[in-house]
Amino acid sequence: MGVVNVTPDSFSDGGRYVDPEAALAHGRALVADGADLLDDGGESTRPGATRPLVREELDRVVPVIAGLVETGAVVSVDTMRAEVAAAALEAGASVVNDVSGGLADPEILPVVAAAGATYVAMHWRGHSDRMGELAVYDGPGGVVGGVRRELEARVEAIVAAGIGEDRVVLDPGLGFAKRPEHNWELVAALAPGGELAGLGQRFLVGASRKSFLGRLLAATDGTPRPVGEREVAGHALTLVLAQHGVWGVRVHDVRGARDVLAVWAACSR
Ligand code: PMM
Repeated sequence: MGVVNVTPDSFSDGGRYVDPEAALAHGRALVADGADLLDDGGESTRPGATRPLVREELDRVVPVIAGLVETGAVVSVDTMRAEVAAAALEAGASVVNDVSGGLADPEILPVVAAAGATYVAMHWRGHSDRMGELAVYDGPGGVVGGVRRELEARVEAIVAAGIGEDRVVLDPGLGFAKRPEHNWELVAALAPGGELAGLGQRFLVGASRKSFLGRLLAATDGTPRPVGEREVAGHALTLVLAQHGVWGVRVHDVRGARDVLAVWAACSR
């Protein structure tokens, strides 16, 4: 899944593709690089971000989705809002990527059900302005147990709203109400036989350029590796996730991710 953020403030590529023509050109380039799916989002979920108006989000994403679909791309809309999901599906999107898993706006679930679309439900505990304080996992099994139970509860609600289980893709939500070490535990739990893999659902994982990679690669004085210098670490994680058998990875550098998968496929033959 290649990322086409149409936001002025996403942490890794904010502002670069706000102009619809620039976003379309970027999407086309990602498909040429080998993206199977393009994720178009108009709301930044960077820690501390404030929310756009519904109208602003619609104006950002709908023209870009329509344009990308016209070029033959398979498109997902990255939104937490029912109204935006409905307009995106109308414009030709076939996947709704909801980082709140239906918690921010429960009306999104019947919209997806009625369209027969695929639904990505990410693990989420609250909006970006509160994410830090929500990164506490004191229950049984720590972060993995907590995320597993909370994802199971979402699947129940999603299926109850009429979305077939075979249309659901889960996402552990790396970096969303997670401390750096939580992310590594969640990746490990996606390995075959691991607790998250045991849920039996398809998984999408977004790790590309995130701050826990910056922390891992911090300089000796503790300064995190800047966002533009985390790509190799993200690709290494793509290889691990591929070996774990996840359904998809959400990445900014599709070409690099494809290279990794080509090497992995050649070694697996
Ligand atoms: N991360 C971001 C945005 N959308 N969607 C899913 N399903 N999973 C993620 O991990 C995810 C997401 C934030 O990253 P960005 O600002 O680079 O888009």
